[in-house]
Order: sequence, then C-alpha cells, then structure tokens
Amino acid sequence: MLDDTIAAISTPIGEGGLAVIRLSGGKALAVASRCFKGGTALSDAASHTLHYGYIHRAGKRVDEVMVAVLRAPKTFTREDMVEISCHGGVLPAKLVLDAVLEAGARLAAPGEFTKRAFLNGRIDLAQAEAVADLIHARTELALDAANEQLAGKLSRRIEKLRDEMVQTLAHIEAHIDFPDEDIAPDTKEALVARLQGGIEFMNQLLRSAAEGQILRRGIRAAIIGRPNAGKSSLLNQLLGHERAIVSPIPGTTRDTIEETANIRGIPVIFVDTAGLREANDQIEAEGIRRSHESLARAELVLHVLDASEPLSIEDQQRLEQLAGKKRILVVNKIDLPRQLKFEGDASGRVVDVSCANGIGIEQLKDTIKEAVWSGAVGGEMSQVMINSRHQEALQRARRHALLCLEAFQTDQTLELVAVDLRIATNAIGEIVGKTTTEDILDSIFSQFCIGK
Ligand SMILES: Nc1nc2c(ncn2[C@@H]2O[C@H](COP(=O)(O)OP(=O)(O)OP(=O)(O)O)[C@@H](O)[C@H]2O)c(=O)[nH]1
Ligand SMILES: [Mg+2]
Repeated sequence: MLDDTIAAISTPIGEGGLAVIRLSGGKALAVASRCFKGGTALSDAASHTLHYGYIHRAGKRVDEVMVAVLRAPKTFTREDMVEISCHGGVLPAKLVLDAVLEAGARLAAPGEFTKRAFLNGRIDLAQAEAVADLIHARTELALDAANEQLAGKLSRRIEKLRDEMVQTLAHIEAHIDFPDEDIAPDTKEALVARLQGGIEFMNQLLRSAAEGQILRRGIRAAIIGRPNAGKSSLLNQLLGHERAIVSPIPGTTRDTIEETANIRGIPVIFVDTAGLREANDQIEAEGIRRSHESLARAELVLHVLDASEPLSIEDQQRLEQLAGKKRILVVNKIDLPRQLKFEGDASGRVVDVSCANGIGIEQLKDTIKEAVWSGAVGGEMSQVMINSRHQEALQRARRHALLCLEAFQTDQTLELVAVDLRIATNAIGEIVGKTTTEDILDSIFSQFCIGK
C-alpha cells in the first residue's frame, strides 16, 4: 500500500482564497513534475522550497499555482510530499486534483495521510487520533487537550506504563523457564508493588475519560420549565444572540431548538423546549412530547422557574421528578417583585437570573461548568483526556492486571500469572498502536476527512 503515491484536496470544498492539493509517496515529485510548468524542474528542487508556475492537463492550462516541495523524511508522512496551492474554488481544486491523478497519483482514502504518518513511525496511534481531535475541537480547552496529546503527553505515560509491565512480565517469564527457582520474597514484593502502581495509574487515566468525552462531544443541556418561564430568553442570553422567538404568549416555542455554545471552554449543546403543560392542540402535544424526549437524553437540565409567580403544583412535582438528574434551578425574572417561594435544592445549584437584563448569566455559566466538570482530573493529569477507545482498552487492561495480581498474591502458577499480564500489556499497547489489528486502524482512520 505504501508504494503508491496518494493525492487529495486537503482544504474544505467550497469557495475561498486558496485550495491545497496534497501528494505523498515515493513518486510525488515525479507526478507533480508531469503536470507542472514553471521556472524550475520540481524533480531537481531542493527540499522545503516553493515554486511558482502552472498546472497543465491534457495540453491545457488549468490554474496558476504555488508548489511546495517537501522531501522525506522531514514531512508530515515522512514520505516525499508536494503541496499545490491553487485558486480556492471548487472547480480549480478539482481540476488540479484530476491533473495529478491522471499523472499517476491515486486518490487518498479518508485519513490516509495521517495513517502513513503513523505507519512510517512519525506519530503513534494516540497522536494520530489527536490530529482528528484537533480538527474537530470546538473550544480552546478541547484544542489544548488535543495539542497536548499530539505532542505525546498521553503517549509518554502509556509507554512508561507499558515498559514497566513488560519488565514485570519478563521477570515472571524468566522464572517460568527455571521452575526450580522460587521468586525471592522481596523480589515478589517489588513486583506486586509495581503491578499495584500500574493499576493505580490506570485508575487515574480512567478518571479522565468522562471529561475527555465532554470535551470531544460536548454535553447536552435541556432548558425546561412551564410556558412563559423565560426558557427561550435564557437560550438567547447563553448564546449571546436572538436565536429563539420570545413572546409574552405562553406556548411560543413549539419545536425543540438546538444550538452549541462555548461555556467556559466546554462545548454545551443547549436544547430549548416547548413549555410543559396540558397541550392545547396536536402541534403543541408533539412539541411537549419532544420536550420530554430532550429531557430524557439530556446530561444536564436547566429547570427555569419564574420568580414573579408562585410555585405551581406542576412545578413542585417536576422539581421532585427531576431530583435524580444533574440539574440547575434557574430562577428567572428576578427584576420583578418576587412571588416564588421554595425550599431550595439538595444539590445546592440554584442561580437567580434576569434574562431581561442579563443579570446572573455569568454566574450561571460558572455553575454549568462546575456541574459538568467534576474536577476529578487535576494537577499532573490535567489535559490528558482519553477517548472511548482508550477507555475500553484501559478497562480491559485493568481487569486482567487485577486478575494477574490476585493470581500472584495467592501463589497460583506463574504461567497463570503471566497469561493475564500479557493480555493487560497488549491492551495497553493498543492505545499507542504497539499491538493493533488492521480493523482497529480502519475504524480509526475512516473517521477522518479525505485529505487529512
Ligand atoms: N421582566 C422579565 N421578563 C422576562 C424575563 N425573561 C423573559 N421575560 C419575558 O417573559 C415572556 C416569556 O419569555 P420566553 O422566553 O418566550 O418564555 P418561554 O419559557 O420560552 O415560553 P414558551 O416558549 O411559551 O414556553 C416574554 O415576554 C419575555 O420578554 C425576565 O428576566 N424579566
Ligand atoms: Mg420559548
């Protein structure tokens, strides 16, 4: 697979100042030379130089371009690469791509450039995944975490953990080969301590999983409450623009409205819903059904109460109903004379706001962050955010490491101890790509866009 030269448009499809067509592979320079006409011959060009000229196809000039020549090994893929910057339109980019494909390149599969960077040993698997995280990052906090992972912060820790496990395994296997020699008690103690240290380290990494997911996917927050409480006004305040219709007529919002906002670095998908009450017509009934659906799917609930009205029986029931959910009580309309009285909330998350003039909104944003960010990952571990694949591998590794520890401590045969340790070590290796199957690679890289 690595013998051929791949090409793709690496910029988004659409109109822009520039589009970039990228080539990688042993024949990248030869392929580009075949369709490029300029002052210099690309095949003689020095590495990391830029060349002005034209791309030709079937005897016709296609576009005026700048071509970057990047010779192996100091490139993204560690192969020879060429980057052609052409005019940023759908057609120029496509015609330049056609030209290089006709000159002998093959269209790249999704993520194939990054896959080559991995296969050629420039980055490991966790770093390759960080490239995708970086592209999809929606907040600076997510970007920072992706950058740290790309720089190898997670990889170095995983490598260290794996090295220790490999050493322990080697030690145990050495004794299997010489069954007459028992492991000395102090050596055994040291091995047990090292295993326990490894398990504790896995636990720490696993604790970062929830926050890693939040940074990558965002968190769903449903805004619910009775009609006219100010749910749509609250959505608009949190987004900073007039997204949803606000009116004094109860039952204004009939459909759910979803919009993502950056709340203190966390991507939060807010869902404004139809006010909960007995529906007046079929459309409202469907709206309310959707409100309940959003409520069920939400990881966080913003329950809006109207400070200028007494608590209704429905409000009271809903407060009790939602006690098990992660929620924030948003007491709105505090600019009006207060009629609302209630006992507070066990979770203690109550924020007074006025959507009419923005009072309390910043405080509410802090409370949202506090509610979803457990703070479980602090100090040393901060900015190491494992993804669900890492989580699955770590859980498997931990399970077998625990089995191994138990077998070791209860003086089972060393063969038995070694079996579980080997499984655990391989699972850890999967995270950085030391032990990976073609299936795992395919599923990771197929999630990339073409040209990356
Ligand atoms: N005085 C005052 N009025 C508010 C405040 N927030 C919202 N309102 C008004 O309350 C009315 C209802 O606001 P909406 O945001 O449409 O309420 P909602 O909960 O989305 O209502 P439905 O979509 O009908 O369920 C509007 O007239 C708003 O201008 C507030 O903080 N103070
Ligand atoms: Mg509304």
